[in-house]
Parts: sequence; C-alpha cells; structure tokens
Amino acid sequence: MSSVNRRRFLGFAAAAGLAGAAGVALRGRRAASDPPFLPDPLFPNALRLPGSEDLFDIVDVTGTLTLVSTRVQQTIRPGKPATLLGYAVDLNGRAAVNPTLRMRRGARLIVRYWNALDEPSIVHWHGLEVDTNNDGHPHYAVGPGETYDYHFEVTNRAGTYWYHPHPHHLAGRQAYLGLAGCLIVEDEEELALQRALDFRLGATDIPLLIQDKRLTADGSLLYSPGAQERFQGYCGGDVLVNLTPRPCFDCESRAYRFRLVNGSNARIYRLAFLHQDSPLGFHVVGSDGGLLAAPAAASEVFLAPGERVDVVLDLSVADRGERVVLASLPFDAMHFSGVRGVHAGSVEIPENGAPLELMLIRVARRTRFELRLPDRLSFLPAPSAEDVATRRFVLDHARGAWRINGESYRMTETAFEVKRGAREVWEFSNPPPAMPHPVHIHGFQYRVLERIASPAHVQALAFDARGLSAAEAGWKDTVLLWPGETVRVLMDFTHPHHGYQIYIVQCHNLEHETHGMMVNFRISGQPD
Ligand SMILES: [Cu+2]
Repeated sequence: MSSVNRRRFLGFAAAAGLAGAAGVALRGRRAASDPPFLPDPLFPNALRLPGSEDLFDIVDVTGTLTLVSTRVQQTIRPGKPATLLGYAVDLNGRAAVNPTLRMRRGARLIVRYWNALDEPSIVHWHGLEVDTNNDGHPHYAVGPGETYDYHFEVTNRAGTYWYHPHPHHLAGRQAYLGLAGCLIVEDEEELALQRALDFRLGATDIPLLIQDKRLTADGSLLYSPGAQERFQGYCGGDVLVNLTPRPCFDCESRAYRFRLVNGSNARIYRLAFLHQDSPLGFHVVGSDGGLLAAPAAASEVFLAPGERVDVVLDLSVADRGERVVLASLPFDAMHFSGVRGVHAGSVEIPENGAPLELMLIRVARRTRFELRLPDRLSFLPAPSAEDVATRRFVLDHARGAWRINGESYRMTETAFEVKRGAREVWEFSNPPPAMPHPVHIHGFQYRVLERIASPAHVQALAFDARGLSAAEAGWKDTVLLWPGETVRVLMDFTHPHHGYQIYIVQCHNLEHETHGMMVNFRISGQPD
C-alpha cells in the first residue's frame, strides 16, 4: 500500500471505524417477515445473531481480508451507544464488527491486520495449527498504524475456533474491551451434519460468545482491575452473550446447535440449560478441535476461558411459550485466598462460581421436528501414550507472579525444545493453594489422557474411568486444570511447517497470562 493510500485508509478507518476488505461475501440475513420480538421482562434484549447485524456478521472468507482493530461505536446497554474496541472489516462500504469468519478446511486465510489502536497489538487465531509467523506471538505485535500480514492454509478439522489479541501485557485489557470474534471451519463431514439436521449458521446453528463484563451507566465497558483482580483475574457482573446483556433467543420447537465459546478473561462457567428449574439434557457433539466421534449425553459442562463446546439441544420437547434458561450453576471455584465478592463502586461483582443466568431461550413457534442425531459424527483414533516420554509442568505462583516450572514469562527466551514429529505426554499439575488454570497450547490440538486427583465436582462429571468430561473426549487446545489436580495430555508435534517454530503454553485466565503464566517452546527444525 502506498503512503498516500495508507493515509487515506487510516483517515477512513478513524472516521468510520471501518476496515477494507475484498473477496468476502455476506450470508444469512434474517427475513423481514420474522414475527416481532416481544420483550421478556427479565431478558428484554434480543440475542445478537451472526448475520442479523454488523456485530458478528458472517463473512465467508474467499479471498484477501483486511481486519482492523479500532474503536467502534456499538450499543451494548440499550439506548446507550458507546465506544468499545472491535475488529472491523469493510463489506463494500458497510462494516462488519468482530465478524464471524467462515471458511473451508484447506482454504487459505490471507489477512492484512491493521492496528488502528493507540497501542501495540497482534491477532492470535486460537486453536489453529499455524506456523509461528501466523500465530500472533506477542513478539510480533505491531504498533499503532502498522500492519501485519497473515497468510496460511487452514488445516484444522472443522470446528469452532476464535480470534483475539495477544500483545504482551495488553491482551487481557484489549480482549476485555471488545476484541474477539469466532472463526468457523467447515469440511465435508461437517456439511453433511449440517444438511442432516438442517443446521444453518445464525438461524439453527448459533455461536454463543460468553463474556462477563462491567458495563458502566453510560453503556461502555470498564476494565480497571484492582491489585487482587490483576493477580487473580477480572470478573464482571454483566454476563453478555454475543455482547447482548440479558439476552432472549426466540426459537422453534426443534433442535438447535449452540457453539459455546468462553471469551471471558477469568470467569469459568458450569453451563446448563434449565427447563422448569431442572437441567435439560443435551448432546455434546464437538470440542475445541471439532466433532467428537459420537454424540455424548450431558446435562452440564464446565467451560473455562478459551474453551469451546459444541452442543445440540433438542427443544422439540417444549411447548410454545416454554422457557429454557442457559445458566451457570453454582460451584466452588477453589480460589486459594477465599476472598469473596469484589465490589466495583456500589455494584457487587459475583465471584467465580456464583450462580448466573446467561440467556433465555423461548419457544416462540411450534414446528414438527424429530431429532435424529447420527450415531457416528467423525473418526477419532483412541489416544495411545505407550512408549511416550513425559514432560512435566508445574503451575504455581511466587512473589505476586504466576509461573510455569518456576519461570514467569520472558518474551524473548525459549524454555525448552521439542523435536519436530515427536510425541510426548505433557503432564500439568497445580499444587494447592492455587487457582484453576485453563492451559492453552498454541499451534497444536491435543487429546486429554487422564485427570488425576480431581476435585469432587469435576469427578462428578467424569464420562469415563480416565476422569474426563464428555467434552474432553475430542481434540482440545485448552484444558482446565483445577487446584490439586494433575492433567495428562498427548501431544503430537508432527506438522508441515519447516524450520524452527516458536509456540506458547499459557494460562488462558488473561490476568494470569499478563502476570507471567506463559512460556515459549521451540520445535526443532529437523526433518521427521
Ligand atoms: Cu491461570
């Protein structure tokens, strides 16, 4: 881009909060003939659906995309438009903000990232198996007005991934102030499932980005952690779903697919769908890295920051007018300090583990529907760790910093090296007194082998003798490690990227990440 065009572009982005893009197509607008929305007194706001407005609009990625991180005007608190941060894409003069990027497995993602913030940033494609240059490592953060070009083939399985900022020390604040969006990968297997169950993105297949925020009276987002929150994690009192407070989703009496994404900085959810105050059973069909081998019945699931779970909820059992509430059931979040109930001004912020109501699902229309879920969804080889060496990680804290194996993050240092093509068991332990840590590994999807010494509320959800929950039977990139627990995962470092590659192991509690709970590792450049 010439400097003249660059100046023009910056002026355009600053004036309109937009970004430039080419080769993207738009799908999935709601029909104008939909019945009018009658507000529920407790959940008065219509859930934002991808494809129905500029926020989270569906963008089919078929060519080059320009994604700008910038200040955007959006209305979260009704009637109170406010400035937050967003990723903007220009669709022929109209902006999509935090677009839901949809693409085929094997397609190339060619993105010019433009940082129109007044501080450094970089985009991390959470869960994608890319090389270092495309991973959004904090070392590659670009300054205000600068660009970073991404160019890679999406080799991941079909599934729900997401993107968010990853600059050193700033990721938590930037993500909190609005920068996050979903990336949906599809393949033939996934499209067959969509056809079989009539799952349409934004209509019957709904990504739900769950984020707890602090909303001020003027409708803006407040990120101002005190000393304890800077260390333990920053929670908000308003749980937003797709940036909608107290959302209501009007549906038909049929099956829906919900792609649940925990985009919160620090809050863990114990998700359940309450129908007449008891949990309605659902089917887990996918995890972080795509479809499970077979649907797994569940009535609740823990979802930690960074994790995704793909569920099918059959509402054909409900009559018109019936209500189902997506809730987080109470649990002991096992925070070591025992400090309860942070106050933010006059507002009490519910502690991690407090019961919360997230969203109302209201059956607005009866329809004839019978759920016929396939017995098999995909092929997943059973993970085998025979003759595989173990590498151990201890997550702890000292002198106000979070550590992995005794070290707090040093951006330019590499803690250890792994041979390209090697298989290793990675064993994470979390000696108490401690906090839960969602362990995210960049660059690779992995399988969870075993949970050891789990707290009772985690054991209660064990799906098999290895202590895993239903959602942990598939591929994962983020796994929740509770205090006192040891979790073993199977890593396979086979990948197509040549030369040395640097990746990250981190806690996805973004305040823990900011306070050092992150480490670089290197894949050696030897051939397989
Ligand atoms: Cu942590």
